Amino acid sequence: MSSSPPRFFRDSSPAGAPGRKRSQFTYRHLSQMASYSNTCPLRVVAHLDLDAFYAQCEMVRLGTPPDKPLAVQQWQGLIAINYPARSFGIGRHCTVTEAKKLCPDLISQHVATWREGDDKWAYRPDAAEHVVTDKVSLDPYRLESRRIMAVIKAHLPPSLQKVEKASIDEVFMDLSAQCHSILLERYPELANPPPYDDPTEQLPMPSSVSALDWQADTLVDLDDEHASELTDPDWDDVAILIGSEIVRDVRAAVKNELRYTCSAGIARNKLLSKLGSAYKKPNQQTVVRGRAIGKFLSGFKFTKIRNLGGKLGEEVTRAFNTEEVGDLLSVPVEQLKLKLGDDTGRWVFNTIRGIDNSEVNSRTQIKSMLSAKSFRPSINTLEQATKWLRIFAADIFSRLVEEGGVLENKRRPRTMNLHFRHGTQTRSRQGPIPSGRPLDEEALFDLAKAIFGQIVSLESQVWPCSNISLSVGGFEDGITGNMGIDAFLLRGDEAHAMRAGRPQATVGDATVGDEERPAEKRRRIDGGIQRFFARKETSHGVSHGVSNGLGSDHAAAPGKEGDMLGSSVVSESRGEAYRHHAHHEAPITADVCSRCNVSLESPEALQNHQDWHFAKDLQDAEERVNSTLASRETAAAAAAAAAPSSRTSAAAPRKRPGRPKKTERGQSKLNFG
Ligand code: TTP
Ligand code: CA
Ligand code: CA
Repeated sequence: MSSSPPRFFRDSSPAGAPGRKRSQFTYRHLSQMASYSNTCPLRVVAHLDLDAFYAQCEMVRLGTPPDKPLAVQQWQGLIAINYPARSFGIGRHCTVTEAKKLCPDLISQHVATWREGDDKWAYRPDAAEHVVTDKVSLDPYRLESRRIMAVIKAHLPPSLQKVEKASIDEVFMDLSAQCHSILLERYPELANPPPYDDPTEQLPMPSSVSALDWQADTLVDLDDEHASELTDPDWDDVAILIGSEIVRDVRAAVKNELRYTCSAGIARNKLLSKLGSAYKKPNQQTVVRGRAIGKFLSGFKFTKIRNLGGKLGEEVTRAFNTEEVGDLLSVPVEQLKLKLGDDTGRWVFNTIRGIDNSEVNSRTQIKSMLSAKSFRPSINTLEQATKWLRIFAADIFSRLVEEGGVLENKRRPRTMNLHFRHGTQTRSRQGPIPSGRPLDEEALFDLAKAIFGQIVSLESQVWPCSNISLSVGGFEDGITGNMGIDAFLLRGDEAHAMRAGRPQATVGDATVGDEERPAEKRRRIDGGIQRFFARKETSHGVSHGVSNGLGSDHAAAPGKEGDMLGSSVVSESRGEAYRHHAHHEAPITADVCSRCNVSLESPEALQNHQDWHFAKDLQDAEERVNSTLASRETAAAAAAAAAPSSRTSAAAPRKRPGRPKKTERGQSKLNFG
């Protein structure tokens, strides 16, 4: 038996010496657990997602009893709804007025806002009426997110933890090494050397476990061909059970220490654990065993699988005339490659089989930061725009300081990206952030102005403008010349400019960039994932920049207002939830999203919802690029050499120098100058 990844459906015939049933797994597989090999078939990965996250933050802050319906309001819309409120049929599609009709006792808490003239965010009773002058602050939720992260980490052994913060309310944990160590403790026979010292020898079957105690976990049913057999549990079952115990303890700690509930999925990789955590909510955990993968996935439309929604999902649906995982399973990989390109075809082939070798990456937390505002009414002057650019620059800078270690010169963003919307068109320009000067608020503001100035001078029509968003990305460590994955994600012209050390904002659009892009890079990007982007952008009839890593921490949210802020990753079930609600509750209007069919109650809400798709697409594409890179590396047996990045995790939250004493916990300040 080789150490190659397991096949999708596990071979159920007993292996090993006749008469003595041996495990499916080898000594090598077992030792791979300890080194977090991402092709190890005994790998254990968990995904944790906070239930109704912003709503829980407000409940904890306000001391709201757990059974009271509460929603988080942003202007007239709702962006998070706790489960008691959901039982009244309240969802993100509701306005506050509609929600109050459904549940008169609903506590509707407006998000904190920045307000011009005041230098800190605050919870303001009159925020909802200040959509023109206020800007949403998500700092309180970021702070809670960090506290939760700290508790999770504190409950995992320091030397055996690998935790990735995937968004404001989600983490992945690779529990393999910890499970390995517990396995050896509980089953000392596993510590014996393999027969003949041959690591490809199969392990003995687990001796003392004929029935595993899954406690209250939701256990996904076994695939049909396994369900009919009385198969004894094998080591993958035991390992995942141990993982499930660990997750139960971590969830209990988060609940006991901070009063937050979350849901979790435990499986052999990120793809499946993420689907698992959304499977049963709230406050539950779902285990997807190796032998249950087929059945589990066949219950999903592939468009519900992470990264397979959106444009790529549409493309696959069109190409193969189906949305069903089951139908797509019969399509040979060559055909997928032919229709979708090599990388994407292979990626889709693996994904629908539950194969995902992407790493749980504890190195980086933040890939980009975005600050944005939708204008109602639209703005019409450079002066107005400049005022907002100052606020965005201050907002981003304060987050860079808090989260990014920028003051210690640990990490700094390399690119700035500015999107603006005029009518139905969104345009973007970006430029490198000059490395020659200290990065401060003023520097960000100056560059934002320069980029915006270019837009104004180059475009014939800018006003009225209904949305501006400013983001920084392409984070690098104090070390220069580090061309990691981020560099891969840079558009050709940016990367070019960066490598050439071009000092100032050579802002260009995607068309120019494409032409400048070196042939090799163009092939890699166009042939793969990124083209789905490009297509999306051009479908707006617009020249857009492509992601420089936008969205990982701050993708847009389809709130009713368009502060394109918010946590990033959105569970795959989201589209479903929307459709569901849209079906029986949303008012009938012409404002239907062509992507997911949800109806929204106004053109503004639709626009905001599309903002969210846009940012999520950026994020998804980045994740796909990472996954593709991971599989490519694995395939080339280069995993060991796979770029151990010199990046460090974002710095722990630290106090800003000179901050006045009287601020709320987690309070940061803007200098509106
Ligand atoms: P989600 O994890 O998608 O949703 P949730 O935590 O509110 O609910 P669930 O129990 O289903 O996981 O998003 C996390 C937070 O991100 C959410 O509390 C608010 C914010 N968000 C928005 O602001 N707008 C959105 O459209 C979505 C999906 C999320
Ligand atoms: Ca959540
Ligand atoms: Ca989430």
